[in-house]
Amino acid sequence: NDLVFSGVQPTGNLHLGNYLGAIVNFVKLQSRCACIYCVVDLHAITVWQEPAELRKSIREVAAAFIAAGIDPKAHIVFNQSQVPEHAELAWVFNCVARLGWMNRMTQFKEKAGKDRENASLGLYAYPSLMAADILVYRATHVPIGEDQKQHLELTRDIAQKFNNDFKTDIEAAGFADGQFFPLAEPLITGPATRVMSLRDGTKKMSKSDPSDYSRINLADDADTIAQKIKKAKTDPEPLPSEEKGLEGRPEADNLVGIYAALAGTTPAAVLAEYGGGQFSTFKGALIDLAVAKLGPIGAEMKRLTSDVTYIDGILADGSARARVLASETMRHVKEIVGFVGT
Ligand code: AQP
Repeated sequence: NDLVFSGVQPTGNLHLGNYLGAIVNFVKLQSRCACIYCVVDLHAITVWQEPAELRKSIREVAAAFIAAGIDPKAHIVFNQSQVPEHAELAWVFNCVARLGWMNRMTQFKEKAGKDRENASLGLYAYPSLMAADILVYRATHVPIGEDQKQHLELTRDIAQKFNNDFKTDIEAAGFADGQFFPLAEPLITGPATRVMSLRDGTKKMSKSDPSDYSRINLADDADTIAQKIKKAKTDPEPLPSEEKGLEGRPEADNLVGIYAALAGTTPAAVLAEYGGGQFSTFKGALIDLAVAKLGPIGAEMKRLTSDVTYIDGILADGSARARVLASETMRHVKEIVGFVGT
């Protein structure tokens, strides 16, 4: 049976990249799979978070899930820290994964930057916790943006090594095919799997970019969205009429991609309409489109986050339901690994 798991970090400024690269797909998958969507607060603290801000961001991500159309009754929406089995399984995976595997992770290198000695141990072990998030539910499919592909490959490596290392005990525990953990498949299929910064078309749109003008936040109001698109970096040439004309023009490529994703069409169709014209005309149309699509989500997020009791209730209910599933997996893992207890 297909089971979908994915997570979003509550690190503030949920943006268009998170929406188009991940959340839109979360919403779509609901009609054909059981889905578990997690606010990954344990991941968030791998870099410093002000506690008051973290609380706000956790509720904001939960609100964004619901505002975007995720049904927390039919599926599960919860926050990671409330299901201790994530951290518990991550420890087992820390002992399965190899240092050499972790050393290859490009996200750690990017986030740790030059001052690597000062990065948290948690940031380094992040992919091991991500593997635990997915595998504690024995999930089969993981919708993610392009940037998480390498971590998902590591999740598969960890699952495979666990299955191999403990083959005999997995079979003894009643899993005759020896495949205790599934090799979860990435779903990198969205309308825009890699949305780039509005200030630099070669850098991905990111929550942690110090410039707020680099991204469109889901919570931005119409005026802010308009300002950011007006100020978005472009080049002096008019838009090309065909897609190959976007080569070597990362900013133009990105804006056309965003338009196509929001309109549910292709870059070729966008260029057929706006090609040959000035950026200002295209940007005007993009502003109208972005405001029409994102405005209602932002407004609903605002309404939901003002009702803390409601959001906290959703998270508590989701955590309780997630915990039932996660504790069942951990019961087997403890037996398979050789821990003694009831
Ligand atoms: N620019 C992007 N384009 C497409 N997808 C993206 N995602 C993130 N940025 C883009 C996808 O959103 C999901 C949630 O991401 P996350 O918050 O868990 O982690 P992240 O990838 O580290 O997000 P950010 O915004 O870049 O945060 P910081 O700046 O803190 O690192 C994931 O599926 C991700 O692929």
